[in-house]
Amino acid sequence: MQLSDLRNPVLKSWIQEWVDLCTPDQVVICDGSQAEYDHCANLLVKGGTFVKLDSPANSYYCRSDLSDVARVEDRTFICSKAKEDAGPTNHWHDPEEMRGILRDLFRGCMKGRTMFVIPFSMGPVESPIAKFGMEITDSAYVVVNMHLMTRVSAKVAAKVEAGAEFVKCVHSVGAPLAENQADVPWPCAPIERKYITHFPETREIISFGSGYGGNALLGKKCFALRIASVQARDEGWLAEHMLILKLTSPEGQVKFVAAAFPSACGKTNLAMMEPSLPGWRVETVGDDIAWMKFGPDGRLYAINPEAGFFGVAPGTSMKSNPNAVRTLAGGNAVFTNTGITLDGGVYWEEMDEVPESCVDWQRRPWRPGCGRKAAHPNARFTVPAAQCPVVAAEWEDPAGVPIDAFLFGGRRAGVVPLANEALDWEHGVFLGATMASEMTAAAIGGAGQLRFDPFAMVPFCGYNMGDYFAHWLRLGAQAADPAKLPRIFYVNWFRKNAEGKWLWPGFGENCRVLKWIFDRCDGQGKAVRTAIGNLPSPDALDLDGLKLSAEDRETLLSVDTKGWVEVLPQIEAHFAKFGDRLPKVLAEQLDALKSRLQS
Ligand code: SAT
Ligand code: MN
Repeated sequence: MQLSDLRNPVLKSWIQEWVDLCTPDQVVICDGSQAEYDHCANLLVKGGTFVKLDSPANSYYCRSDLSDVARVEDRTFICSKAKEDAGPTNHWHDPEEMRGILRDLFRGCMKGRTMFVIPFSMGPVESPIAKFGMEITDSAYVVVNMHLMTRVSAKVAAKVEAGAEFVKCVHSVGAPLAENQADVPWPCAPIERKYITHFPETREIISFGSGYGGNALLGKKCFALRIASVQARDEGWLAEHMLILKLTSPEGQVKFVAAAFPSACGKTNLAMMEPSLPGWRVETVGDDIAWMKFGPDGRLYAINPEAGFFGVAPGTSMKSNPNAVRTLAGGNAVFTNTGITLDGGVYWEEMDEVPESCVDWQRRPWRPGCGRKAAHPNARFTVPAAQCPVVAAEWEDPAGVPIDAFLFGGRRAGVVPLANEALDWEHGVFLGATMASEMTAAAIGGAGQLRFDPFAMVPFCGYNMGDYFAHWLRLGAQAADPAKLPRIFYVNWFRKNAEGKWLWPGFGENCRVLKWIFDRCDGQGKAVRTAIGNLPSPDALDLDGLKLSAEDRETLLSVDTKGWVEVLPQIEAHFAKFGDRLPKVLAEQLDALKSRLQS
């Protein structure tokens, strides 16, 4: 389809404006076809961006520029009219001023390039929970990855043509080509010219200068979380940084669990887990984002708005995530910033088979024991979710799946026990609001530092986080039947002992905790009420066959009162950041926790 074929004046004039500003050599309206995917992948191979792999089948290898390897939170802006509406956790910029900056950056920025216009749906096209977007981009890498991660389709273009609402997404790598100038494999702009901007009031995203993941695949964090969280606030639903899994007991009973952990804390692993307990089954609905609305029956229904996985490659192995390995073995994947082997395969740290040598993500020869990593710690794979051998039958159900439990968590070496159930919805929101984790490689910044990351949404909430807490509280308070609200739990797989060794084996053994949660949702499963919440009673957790010393078990399942008391001032300081936007209920929850710890 050509630009001239479009009939919808709103759509047409929006695209034309960007064509006039960016002056691309040509404009292509995408249709989501396999031919289009192959064409773009071939362009990338010809241009030296992609290398076709020998294995897995139909897969490509790719290296980014050394400076363009992760989301850039410092260059990510929420451009609401009022600064207070972006809140203390976001970088705010005045929208009109930002539009001026962007106009200058985008002027002529697509010279020598093709502008692609990608019609996509977040969620199954027919789902009442799904939403549409249009992404303008000058990157064929983005087209290929959007094909994998979203539903790119002429059907969406037709619906938008017919007047369906859509989120306007504009992206450029910010590297125009002069006449006869040769392109580089990974065009991008230097860090100070990168801008990932969001205009929540007009539901627009404009991204300049980066080709990487969440900076460039605008359906993901920019739309499905930052803009969607604003839509969710205004429309009474939830857009969350959560995996969705289906948990089936040996008796065939099913529960759906949605879990929020910060980036690179094992969401993909949990979503595809192979349970160690006989008869239990985990199947995947989503691994990163959940959109949830109340159904007519009063239950909360979730869809995975994405169509693929953009997973962290290093650490993915038969031990950590056999189903991800099997998903990738199915082919049709893109690997970015892993190592590449001499026989046309990929390699990353902790992979099951270590090659004798490979070429690392920086094009340097690599050998085991050479002292360097073959893959960047944030190297990623992109692969269709449908290929996952444990994808749940319901994963594309337009109605979504009814959520029984929410899990919150993060990486905490101390203090936080293995599992804890919120006393009620308000306490659960308090647990979400006080989530903290040690920083990871997914974002540029320091690794290892502890930071508060409420609901794992700090980098992704498109408005004032104090108002976001209030939104969660409001949804609970307004629920037609509070008994039908998901129960809320807090888990910590990452507890260490004094010698710095993990206390909990994690991975497939996490199903022991899921089993307890399953039982709790059924009104069974024993718990002890403590100052911080309901903890599994000593005999409630199925630890059969697990080698766990009595001392370690005690550490995992008890309340470290002294540790919690020490954390209180940090929670206080964290809450103080939100000023008068902090809901009173949360301040009261903190006071109540204090007094419970002292009694
Ligand atoms: O780059 S993404 O934002 O898509 C991945 C992540 O940081 O979680
Ligand atoms: Mn994520």
